[in-house]
Amino acid sequence: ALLEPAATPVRFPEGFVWGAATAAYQIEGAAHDDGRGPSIWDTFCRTPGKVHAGHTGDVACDHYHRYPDDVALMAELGLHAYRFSVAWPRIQPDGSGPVNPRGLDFYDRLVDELRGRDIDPIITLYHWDLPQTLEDRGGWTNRETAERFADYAAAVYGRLGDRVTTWTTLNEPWCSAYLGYGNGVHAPGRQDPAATFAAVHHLLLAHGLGAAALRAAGATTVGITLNPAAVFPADPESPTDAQAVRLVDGLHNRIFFDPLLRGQYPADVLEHVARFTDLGYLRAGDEKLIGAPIDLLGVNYYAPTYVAARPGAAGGGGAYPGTEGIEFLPPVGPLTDMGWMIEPGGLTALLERISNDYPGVPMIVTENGAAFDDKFHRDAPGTDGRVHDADRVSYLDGHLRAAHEAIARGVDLRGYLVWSLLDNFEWAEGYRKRFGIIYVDYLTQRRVPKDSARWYQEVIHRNGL
Ligand code: GBH
Repeated sequence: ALLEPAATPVRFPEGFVWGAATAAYQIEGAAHDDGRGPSIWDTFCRTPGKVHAGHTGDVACDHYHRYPDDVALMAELGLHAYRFSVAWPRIQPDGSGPVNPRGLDFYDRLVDELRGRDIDPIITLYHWDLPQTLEDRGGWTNRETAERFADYAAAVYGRLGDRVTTWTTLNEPWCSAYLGYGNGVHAPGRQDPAATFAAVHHLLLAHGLGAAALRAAGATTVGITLNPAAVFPADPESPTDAQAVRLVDGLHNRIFFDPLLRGQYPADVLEHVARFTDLGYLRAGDEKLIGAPIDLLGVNYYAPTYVAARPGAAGGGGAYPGTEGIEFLPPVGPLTDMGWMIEPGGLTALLERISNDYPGVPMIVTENGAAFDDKFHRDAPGTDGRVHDADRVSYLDGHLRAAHEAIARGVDLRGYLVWSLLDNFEWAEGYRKRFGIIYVDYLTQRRVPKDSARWYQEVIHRNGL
């Protein structure tokens, strides 16, 4: 077998779901086809200095036109499930009002293609491409955006609900709020702590209203995907480092987990947030809506975070308002080409922690993977025409072992989806970072399954390593 790592074999539980994930703006292209309206990422990509080399998602992997070939590749790899997102601006070009049937037609075709190959579609309703018109009215700082999201969710369910069982509302609301409205690294590129926390709340409210709309329409499996942080102290013995962990964990994890799974924001976090806003956006009844039970929790994991209490340290900037005096340690040890630490143990710890503190919700790893850039052309076909991405294989192998370890410790983990099926538009990094297990030649749109894809095919076939 290919690239067999010298380690003990592991088997996953029967019925474990193996798959891959993508997101609309990162792969579809066809930015102006069939009535699609502009999203905040179309705008952001055209804002000088925001996205590497001015790259845009205009063409991306042209998946909008090539989806039958891409689904055929998924089938060849033996994927059980495919997680993709629906582009809101295809469904409602202005973010509200009548639906655009041609936009829905695309996902209709995609779902049929998947089901025809026995691949279970897992839908993400919002993976960051907010219709620009809604941003012009305040975006996620405006409560109305959450209400419009529920209309949109119902419209998509109305067309696909007879063939799609698994529905998730949002992908990584932490990123939308803290990177979009906090440090401005993502669209819409705002930098405002008050807006950040208003966005957190309205994203959670969108989840709550959206989930309620999906259920009212008949959905039975409804969830959300978060990117919880595995936060560790620089010094496990230090009480002040422990306090730093508590604050960062509060701002990254508990601010989402507690309202979603305990029906209430944590008091210490609200107190922190109140330094930046009068919390006027938080209305009676909101927490109850947000805390309605979910059936599935998606966990995206890439890298751990280490923090230390250091007087005078700058803190996490817009990404973590009010964390002055906390140092976010620079990554050390083996890194991916995103500069992210490779630490599979972080995944085990994270899954165990969620399972202990918020028991009773089945989980699925909705994203995990590694990127390498094009600088040394080492994540691209060599003279033999193949992509020998041994680093990615070893990253995935390590993280699957970590996921398996979590299951062994009692975590209810139902599946694993690799990020990503295809090399794609990596947000602010443009196309220079490649996360795919399938290589994409952006000049010709040729796909080349990397060694990691062949390896993953065997993993799926064996249900283990
Ligand atoms: C996800 O975001 C997205 O859902 C997906 O669209 C994207 O392509 C993919 O991941 C890859 O980026 O600096 O070491 O502390 C991931 C977002 C990942 C945010 C890791 C913060 C910090 C790592 N994040 N991260 S580190």
